[in-house]
Amino acid sequence: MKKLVIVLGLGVLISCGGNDKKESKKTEPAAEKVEEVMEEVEEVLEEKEVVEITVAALGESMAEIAFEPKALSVPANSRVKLTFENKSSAEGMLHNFVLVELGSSAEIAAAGIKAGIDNNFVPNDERVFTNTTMSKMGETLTIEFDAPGKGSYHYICTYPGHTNMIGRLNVE
Ligand SMILES: [Cu+2]
Repeated sequence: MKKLVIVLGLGVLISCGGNDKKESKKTEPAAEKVEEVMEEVEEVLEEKEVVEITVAALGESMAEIAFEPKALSVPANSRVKLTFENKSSAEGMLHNFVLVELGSSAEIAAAGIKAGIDNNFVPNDERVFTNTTMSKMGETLTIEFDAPGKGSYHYICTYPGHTNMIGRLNVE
């Protein structure tokens, strides 16, 4: 009878130990995996080529307003640093830079008017890839974004009535 109790006791000890081992086996590789993934993410971020582009908004009247340049190219998988200069010297000439799906500019601009000035006239729309806030006369803004996939995109100003401010960004 005594023997049986001892054997049962050992059995409990062994199974407890077994459980502990299982748990530590589960958590350690998970933590290692997270670390590995984090390192990979950091590497990818570091490897990204940083490309600097400058876009100016020109024009003193509604007839003159335009982006300069009207076409730009950046490499695929690059990190883009945009310097956006509002070079208008007319008070109240507000401009933004909104990167959108090719051909969606009219719809985005119309939706932007509904979104209103509090949202920089930028609608919450999946066809908008990135945007600056509304810049004032003489103001320079900078933003950074990851270049979207290879292809062509439009950049537009969504200030009401500025529909002739349009340019094309090619991701090559
Ligand atoms: Cu504008």
